Amino acid sequence: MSDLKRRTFFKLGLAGVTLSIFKPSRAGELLEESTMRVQKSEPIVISTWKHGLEANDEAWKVISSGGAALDAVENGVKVTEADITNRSVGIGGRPDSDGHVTLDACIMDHNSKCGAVACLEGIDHPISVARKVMEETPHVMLVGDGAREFALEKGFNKTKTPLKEVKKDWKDWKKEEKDKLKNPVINHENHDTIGMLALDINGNLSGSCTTSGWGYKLPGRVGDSPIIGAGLFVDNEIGAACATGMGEAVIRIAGSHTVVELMRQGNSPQKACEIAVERIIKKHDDLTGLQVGFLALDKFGNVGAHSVYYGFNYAAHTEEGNNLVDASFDRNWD
Ligand code: SD4
Repeated sequence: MSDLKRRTFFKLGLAGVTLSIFKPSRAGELLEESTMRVQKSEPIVISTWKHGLEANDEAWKVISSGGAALDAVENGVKVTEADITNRSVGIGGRPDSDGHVTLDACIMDHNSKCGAVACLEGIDHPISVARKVMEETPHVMLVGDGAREFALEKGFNKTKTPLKEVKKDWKDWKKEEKDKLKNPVINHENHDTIGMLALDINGNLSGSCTTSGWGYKLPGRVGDSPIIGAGLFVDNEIGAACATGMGEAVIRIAGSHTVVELMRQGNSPQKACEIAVERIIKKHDDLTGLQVGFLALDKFGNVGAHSVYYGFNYAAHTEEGNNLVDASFDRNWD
């Protein structure tokens, strides 16, 4: 089938409606076409939450001028990491229960190369450190002091965290002695982690994911975001997926990898996200506060998104513009 024939419609809609550049995928077709040489693709960048709009703009500069999806997803999420008013990504993030801001990030390209950092403290761009791990070491993941030493060696900036205002919030939190770990306020009103997926004009996919994680988490806690297969997964033959929300639940089902494998089996990105959410629901007796959202992009530019609870949205940038789209969901909060 010609590339042109595949580009049958373009649609950007509200909850439950997928954003499509190509007609929905079928497994056989996907596998068959993945072996064909891709000519030119319609580029697309998608990312989690409203902060994705700004991040997409930066990523779009890269892919709209013919650049690589990998550069797009790194540059894009760096915008969010650099926003010190963001309390869930980058150095403006909330600390753990001891007052340390520890950052998690990962990146993956179209050759299945990947890099990650976890529990990284006082370094301004964890996503770029993750990329250095991918490109300049034989490893996939560096954590804690090792990750920090590596970043400093590579010339990354040191930053003092938490920021003054974040420290004040943390002190108030400690005073209140609320056990927020038992009743997590996560992902409902405070938008969090940014996961970004991009398809470039050469038909290559890449993804990135970066977060300060669960606010006031136990020291040493790492969520799904820096874990390849959980917070992010890319398979250039099929598609890419990322996750936001309660990382523990995402890890339990190897969330992003599961979404990509469901697409490999012939499910559309939308259906794949829905099945993964259903699986999370099935595996947890208590869904109180357990928000998880998946975002997926297939090799042909089809998009899907679905979450456990109402409220998840994502930003999608195509040649038609940059739009915030409400994801479909399984249930309301009440
Ligand atoms: C985590 N998934 O650390 C991340 C954070 C997040 O809603 O997305 N929170 O578990």
